[in-house]
Amino acid sequence: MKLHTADLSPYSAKVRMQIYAKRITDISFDLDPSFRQGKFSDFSPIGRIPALEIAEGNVIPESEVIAEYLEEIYPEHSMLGADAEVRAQVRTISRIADIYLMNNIFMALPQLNRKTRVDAVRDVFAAQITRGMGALERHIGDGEFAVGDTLTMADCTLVPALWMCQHTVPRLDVPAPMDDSPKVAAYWQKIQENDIAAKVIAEMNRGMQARLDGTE
Ligand SMILES: N[C@@H](CCC(=O)N[C@@H](CS)C(=O)NCC(=O)O)C(=O)O
Repeated sequence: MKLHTADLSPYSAKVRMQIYAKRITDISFDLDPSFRQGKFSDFSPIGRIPALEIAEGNVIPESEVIAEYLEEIYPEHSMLGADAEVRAQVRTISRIADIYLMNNIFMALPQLNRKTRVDAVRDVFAAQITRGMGALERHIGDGEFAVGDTLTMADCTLVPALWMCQHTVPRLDVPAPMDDSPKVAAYWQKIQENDIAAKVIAEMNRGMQARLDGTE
């Protein structure tokens, strides 16, 4: 199988983090050339990465769908939690990160450009990001991991989302989203010391550098 992925893509980073944590070694990383040509929808109708190519012409889109598929076919080293209640907590945090943080950050990206920015549009998305962060503050655990005492899918979704909060949102000239969320800020400090989280953070930093250098 091939995961179509790019270093800087946070949704792809989420699945890469899951693959590293589950110690899956038979998925290769690739990026179909059509992605850079703006024609990825010929390859996968949604036209976004990550996309998991499970056979020629057979592609699974959407990070959350890929993550659940991988949990089903590689049940060892489960990243979903030990019982139904924990799994609900893991999925709740994963959804907060995907829907209420990342989706709004992506919608705000065109407002990074100060010359073309519409403040009212920027403010709508910034308010939604703040609201999502407030919800995360109340749901997140206060230990080393987002839920319980092991790495779960909640961490795999949160680490790239919080990286985006730190590196992208301040460029909108609004307060950093974690400023009023001490539990999330403490989690972010601790999780960066985790080897698997550190690996995807390094990949995202590399992707950002390549973007800035124009080599990507
Ligand atoms: N809901 C999707 C979002 C994926 C997504 O937006 N990927 C970005 C890169 S991180 C992308 O491929 N963007 C290309 C485009 O919008 O054309 C998921 O969870 O996989």
